Amino acid sequence: MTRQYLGLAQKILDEGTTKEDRTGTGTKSIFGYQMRFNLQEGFPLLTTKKTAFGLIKSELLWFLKGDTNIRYLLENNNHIWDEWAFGRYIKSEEYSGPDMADFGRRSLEDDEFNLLYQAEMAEFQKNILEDEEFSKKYGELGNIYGSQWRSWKTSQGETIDQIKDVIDMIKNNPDSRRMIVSAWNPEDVPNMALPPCHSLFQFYVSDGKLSCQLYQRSADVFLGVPFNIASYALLTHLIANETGLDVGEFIHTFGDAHLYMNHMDQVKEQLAREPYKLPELVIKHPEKSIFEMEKEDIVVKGYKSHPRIKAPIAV
Ligand code: UFP
Repeated sequence: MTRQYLGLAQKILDEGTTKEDRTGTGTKSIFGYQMRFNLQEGFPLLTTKKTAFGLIKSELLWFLKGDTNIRYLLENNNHIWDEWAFGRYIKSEEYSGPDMADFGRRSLEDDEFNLLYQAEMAEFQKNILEDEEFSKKYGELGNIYGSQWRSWKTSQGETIDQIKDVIDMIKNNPDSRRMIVSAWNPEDVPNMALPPCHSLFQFYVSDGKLSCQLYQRSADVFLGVPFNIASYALLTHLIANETGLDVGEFIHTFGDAHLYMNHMDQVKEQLAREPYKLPELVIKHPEKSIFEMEKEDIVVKGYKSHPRIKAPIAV
């Protein structure tokens, strides 16, 4: 698994074209790529750098709850969506602090600004956790994954629970070629904090095994992709458990797969590392429904990895 991931990083280094991007950081990128992970061979959690499974788990459970407010994440000490909610808050009328425009890049380039930013962000997080009204207003990320997965709005004013529907299809009509969940809702895209990167996924059942293929439109290969792989591998395990199937493959298909220019040294450091054996995923209470799973019910066993490598996130 790790070798496939490193192969993608190497290919972008070797063949990627240099492109400007929305965040102003610049990338090397390729378009169209696919990796296949046999989930019977172990759980695909990257071993060439320490990858925080706890964050992956709480984010996925948050999606599955249909939640789109970062409060739950903060309660679980998960800060991966903070910048997106903060970005919306500073654009609101209520925000009266120092100018935070372009905070992602400026906090990296300007130490003085970074101190201001850290203070504003700490205040923001505190308010989300402690102030119910504030969190309702500013913890909300719009109709992102959780909302599209569990309550896609129809033109008739109803909602569709795509996760429930796909589970029903897997159970009752496993040969169907229509077992799809889409997070890409063109009507809602302009109002989302971040338009879905993992945009659409499809399930496939054969020989009692459940496979899942994801189409990811945009992929930060150093920071985002290790998370995305483990998240969808975990989703496949949870849906397989729910439907009484074994796990098959996770197939990861990419649109724009890129390495940010300020991740190059970190990528090269990782490429020089030797992968370890993959860990194993254990669902401690397999009798529980997917919608009742809690983070304590899911553990990875035997995860041995190289140390963490820090890199700035492009917002
Ligand atoms: N990104 C990922 N995986 C994710 C996620 C974001 O790689 O799960 F939410 C990265 C991809 C890209 C940026 O670098 O975040 C999103 O920017 P854009 O919308 O301009 O593609």
